[in-house]
Amino acid sequence: EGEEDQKKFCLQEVLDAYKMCLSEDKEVSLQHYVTGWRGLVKLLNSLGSVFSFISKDAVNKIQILVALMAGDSGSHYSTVQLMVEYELQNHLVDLTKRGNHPESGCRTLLRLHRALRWLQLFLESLRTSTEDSKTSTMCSEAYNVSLSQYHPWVVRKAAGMAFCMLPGRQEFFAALNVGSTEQAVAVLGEALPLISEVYQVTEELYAQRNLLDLP
Ligand code: 1PX
Repeated sequence: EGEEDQKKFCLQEVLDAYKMCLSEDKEVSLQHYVTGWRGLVKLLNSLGSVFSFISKDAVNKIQILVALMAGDSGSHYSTVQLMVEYELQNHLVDLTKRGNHPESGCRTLLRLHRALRWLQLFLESLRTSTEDSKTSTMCSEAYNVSLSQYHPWVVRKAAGMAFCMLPGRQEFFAALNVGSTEQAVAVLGEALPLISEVYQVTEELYAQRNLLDLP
């Protein structure tokens, strides 16, 4: 692990990544998208090893995207828009069933994109929560109306058990590492519209190209 990965998680750096993620003409920077996820994985890891089956999958997907960005065709992977055009034009995506391209950028990003919807719901719920709200409840409610529909029973079951191990609200806010609960709520309020917009732009692009059900 590099020095960067050792540093303590801070919500501010995730916010910064999502700030830089969208260009003026709504291009989604893959580099910053990945940076945002790296930060979130760091947070998840700091919450305990029971979450490692989740962070391992996220890291795996991050690594697939990083390899594409660093590869020979890296110039086509600077933005999500370019990636979609490039992979579709060159038939690099399995569109209806798994085939020769199980690790396309398009299908890999779609998994993270679906998880981003969960994140959006969970963070909104945290932001508006009160002292007696339970993080595990907020987390599973967000999951049940979003990401869970794409997961088989066994993954839903494991996720449900992991959620029960989440720290309480107070401790969770402390783990965000941006000061008091009030300050954390403020940073969440700043981060959420950015995350929502990145989600929305990606969702529309994928919908237009009929990519929302990639195997
Ligand atoms: C500021 C507070 C934020 C908390 C940070 C949490 C970061 C969470 C990172 C979660 C990334 C999850 C990516 C999951 C992608 C996925 O759906 N993968 C499945 C499908 O992929 P495939 O290649 O097979 O088509 C894959 O099967 C997933 C397996 C692992 C289990 C995923 C459970 C997801 C639960 C998501 C909620 C995370 C809860 C963290 C609690 C804070």
